[in-house]
Amino acid sequence: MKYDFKAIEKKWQKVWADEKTFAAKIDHTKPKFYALVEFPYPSGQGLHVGHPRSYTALDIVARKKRLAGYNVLYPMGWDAFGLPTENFAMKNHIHPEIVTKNNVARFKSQLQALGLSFDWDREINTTDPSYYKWTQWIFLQLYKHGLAYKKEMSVNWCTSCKVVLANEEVVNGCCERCGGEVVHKVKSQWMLKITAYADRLIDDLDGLDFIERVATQQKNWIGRSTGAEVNFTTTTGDTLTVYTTRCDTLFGATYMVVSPEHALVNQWLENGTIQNADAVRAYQAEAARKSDFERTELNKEKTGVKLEGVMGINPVNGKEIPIFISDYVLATYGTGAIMAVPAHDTRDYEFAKVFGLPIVEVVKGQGESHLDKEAFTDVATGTLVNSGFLDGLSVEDAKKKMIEWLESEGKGHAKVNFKLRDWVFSRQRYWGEPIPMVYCEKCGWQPIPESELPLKLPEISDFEPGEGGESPLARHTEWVNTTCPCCGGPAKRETDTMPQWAGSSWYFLRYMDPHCDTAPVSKEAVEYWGPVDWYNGGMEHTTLHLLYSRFWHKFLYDIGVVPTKEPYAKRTSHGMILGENGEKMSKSRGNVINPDDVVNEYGADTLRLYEMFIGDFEKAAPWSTKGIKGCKRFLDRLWGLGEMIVPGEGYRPELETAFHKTIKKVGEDIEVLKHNTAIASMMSLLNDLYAAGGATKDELRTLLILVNPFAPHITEEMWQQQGFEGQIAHAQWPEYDEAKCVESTVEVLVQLNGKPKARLNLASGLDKDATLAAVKADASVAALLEGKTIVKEIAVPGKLVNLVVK
Ligand code: ANZ
Ligand code: ZN
Repeated sequence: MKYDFKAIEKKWQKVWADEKTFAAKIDHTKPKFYALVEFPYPSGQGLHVGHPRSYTALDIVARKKRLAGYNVLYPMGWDAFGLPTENFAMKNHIHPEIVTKNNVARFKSQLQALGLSFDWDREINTTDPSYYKWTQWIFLQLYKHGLAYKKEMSVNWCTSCKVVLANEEVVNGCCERCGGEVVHKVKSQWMLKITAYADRLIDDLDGLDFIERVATQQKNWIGRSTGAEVNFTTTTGDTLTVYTTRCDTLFGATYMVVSPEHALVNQWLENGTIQNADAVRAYQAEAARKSDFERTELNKEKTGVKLEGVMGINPVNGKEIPIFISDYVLATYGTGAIMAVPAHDTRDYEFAKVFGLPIVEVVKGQGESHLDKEAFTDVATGTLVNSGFLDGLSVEDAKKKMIEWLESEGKGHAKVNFKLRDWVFSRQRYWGEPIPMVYCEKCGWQPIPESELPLKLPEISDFEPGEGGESPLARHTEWVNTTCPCCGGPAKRETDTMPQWAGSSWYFLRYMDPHCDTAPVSKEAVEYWGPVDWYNGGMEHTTLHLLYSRFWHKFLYDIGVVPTKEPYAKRTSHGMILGENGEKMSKSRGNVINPDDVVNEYGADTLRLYEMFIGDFEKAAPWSTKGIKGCKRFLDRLWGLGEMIVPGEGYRPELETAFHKTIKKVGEDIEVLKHNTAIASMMSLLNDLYAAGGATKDELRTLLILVNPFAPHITEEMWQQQGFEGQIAHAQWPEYDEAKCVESTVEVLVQLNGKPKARLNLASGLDKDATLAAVKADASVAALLEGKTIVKEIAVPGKLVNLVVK
């Protein structure tokens, strides 16, 4: 019988759907396991081959856990608000809701064709009012707890999308989605105070099983820095406070730098202190045009202007030092001002070289100094010099002593800073959750009553943002005009909507209880299913979605909605699938592989197997049509084995070790996402079975269960054909015996005068003498030795015997 994958896959997908084989229900008699993959944005392009890599990998884990007796939740849904849909809607004059519906339908049928064991009864969609009701509810709680606030601020503005971007969405000064130019613009924005959670977002990583690079990237992004604020005075009698991580080097500060936007600069410009005002204003204008990224680029030529008419005074020695403005000092970090220590900071060194400023050594290394060539930045080996009461101390001790001194003199104090900024939560677009706030002239910003949630998006047909960048909702006065919940007077609704990251910040909770209408998730459900046991997703989400959702979850923990501090116990990340040429898949390169085509030609089981076999899961891997064929061949041969049943029960003795070893290996490999090596070991077992003339029923049964998580359709079909009971999805993962995993025999190569002559299977564990004896006793070797004299014997037990003969 032919392996008709098309018919088989259709058949079993229908059975699983009809019988709700993978529906998850609370069951306190079993251990629970919640596997999660990042839900897709249902774009117009449909599924790409990257999606199945993540989804199949955890599908294998989910299926194996079910076979091993776990109660598994493996859900799927749609992260469907956002710009691409809105842009498509605008271009084609179709409402985003309809665009979303169509895209979701296509994605869903594509996913179902892959045989993923999702519980479709729990499907969620972030654009569904019954879902975003709770997104809005969470926003209101954040507001009520002082974590949402409105602020006039300079924001990243994409000139092409006409939308405000979060810092995270600006890549190399360009818009992350469209590549358009990003400029600064002052706007009044809703902000979320993620910075209030900065410490906890770092510290709580310790208890989690996140792969190293994810944890490190989150820590670096949050950027906790321990240092000091030091108050310098100026010749004008003002105080200029700097932030430094190296207060030990205060004696080496030979000039100061303030950001071009610093308030004191503008004050000095206004009151006439600055004598070279034109040059200063020109430099300010130039800096305003640059992105923070450009400004802090390490290798760029340092520029700046000295402020004529004012000097800073170093608090440790009373020395007057010049003050510059330069764009390498950012307004948004620390105090927006620094003390410059060119001898020990690379950027200050470069700046000092350009402007001919003094370089004073205050930390000395073990060898000779090379301050004529570069700054000395090693903090581990340095000793303080030229620094009065710090001389002779290590950097670490000098920092402590300096902070004590600053604090006792009232000239500074220890200070922790973070790179993390509050989250800009406003978007001036239509296709997002309305922000449930109204503005009253009398009462200011007021939250709408929770009973009015969901605050639905009005039906409109013009999605273009206004010329000033205001939301299209602003034109719909019938929706905007409302009454104040506080005084009952006239008020206006907020017309900004939430960013795309809102809905995905809590979706993992909704899956646990998708129809709950009294809370985002019921206590019962979250206490049973939470936290997510294993979450897989892209590295690109590490500092966005993954951080945002940890923040929201921590907040929900603080207000008693969820019982755990963290949403995800474990996080892994997959590498990208590249084109056959090793380049990123893209339309313009013409190297895009469509999963539908692969499913049509080879079947979903082959696609699944291939995407797992393609290489190490964490690494990028190029597509290979040859590799696909190899996986298809494996399934063809597995199918053929169904017609090669040999008599006998259990595992035949010569195959016993192979079975126990493979069961162990496949089980262990799945737990660490080494699906590629698991597949290799099953391929090798199949070869062994072919070599042994076929499989006993029991052998086939075990092999089918091992392959099932990887290739679920073919294994269900063969299971049924063999008359095994029930569905293989309800079978039990086979056990192995550790003692039987070791080979009972080893192959030993026999050489005469260094030339290979024979390969013998000897009992394993023999020592040198026993190995030699066994080799010489073998009839074929004895025949070779006839009439010859052995002059030397070399034996490597378990591997090789070389006999030197005459
Ligand atoms: C003096 C000094 C001497 C510094 C030295 C470093 C080495 P992190 O670790 O990133 O927090 N800095 C402070 N505020 C800045 C701003 N707004 N823009 C640009 N640079 C700023 O780095 C803190 C260090 O970066 C601070 O310590 C300051 O330079 C600089 F041998 O102060 B340091
Ligand atoms: Zn009012």
